[in-house]
Amino acid sequence: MSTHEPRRRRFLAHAAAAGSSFFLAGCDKLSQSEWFPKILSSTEKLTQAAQKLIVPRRAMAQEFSPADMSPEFRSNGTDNPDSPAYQALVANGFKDYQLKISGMVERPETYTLDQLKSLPSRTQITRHDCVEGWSAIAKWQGVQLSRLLERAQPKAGARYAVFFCADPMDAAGTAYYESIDMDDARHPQTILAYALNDAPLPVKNGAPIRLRVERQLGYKMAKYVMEIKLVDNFANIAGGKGGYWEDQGYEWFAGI
Ligand SMILES: Nc1nc2c(c(=O)[nH]1)N[C@H]1C(S)=C(S)[C@@H](COP(=O)(O)O)O[C@H]1N2
Ligand SMILES: [Mo]
Repeated sequence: MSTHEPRRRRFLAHAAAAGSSFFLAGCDKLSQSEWFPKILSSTEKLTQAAQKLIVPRRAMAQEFSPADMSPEFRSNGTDNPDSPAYQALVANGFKDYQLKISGMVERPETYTLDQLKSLPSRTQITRHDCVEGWSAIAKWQGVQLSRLLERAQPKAGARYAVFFCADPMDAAGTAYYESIDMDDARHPQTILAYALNDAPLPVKNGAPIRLRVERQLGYKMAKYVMEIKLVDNFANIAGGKGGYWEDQGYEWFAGI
């Protein structure tokens, strides 16, 4: 299956390899709404159903060695949520942080950061691909989401995990959120990361907790995760498309 590198990833890899100044410098000048749909329409997309036939959903994303790591992992999107509640968390080193697991589970639960860190962890060196035209390889450590789901016991009808973030609302009144299906939620490389490159996750990269869902594009990897809610549809959540960018036209399924 390795010859079937998904077209979009190949496209992004070429773009990154070319070091195109258009991609790297031009993207800031273009509004997201102009830029993003162009990327999606100029890449021949396979539908999610077709991709499922080609790449089994259990497939692992490529992992790299320490020698492959990028010198630094940049920040994109929100880099320090400007809300009194989040700033209060930062001020005392996230001691009051609580991750809430809610929705269609038998056992709703909350975890402090220390509790999350005390659970067995997974460490992985992976490549992050942002549709704005940059990629970076970094080391992530965190607790597998599957482990929290085992404890929470999803109800039979649960289909998606929705991640609500600490980002303040934008001008249109929506805050960052994302969602993945239960296959991705239970995938071994899907972790709630609290460390980046052997250091505590910096605020600019989503402290104290950010999602890594390694077979998907960057915008799926919710930073500043405050609540994970299991649902069977998105009808009553923000724009109803399953994510902040999805509500504005991005693809919900952004992976392999
Ligand atoms: N809460 C939140 N999560 C987010 C974003 C954001 O703005 N807010 N940006 C997304 C995008 S487009 C990318 S590429 C990655 C960037 O992660 P980084 O800041 O660690 O580089 O986070 C994603 N998750
Ligand atoms: Mo991104």
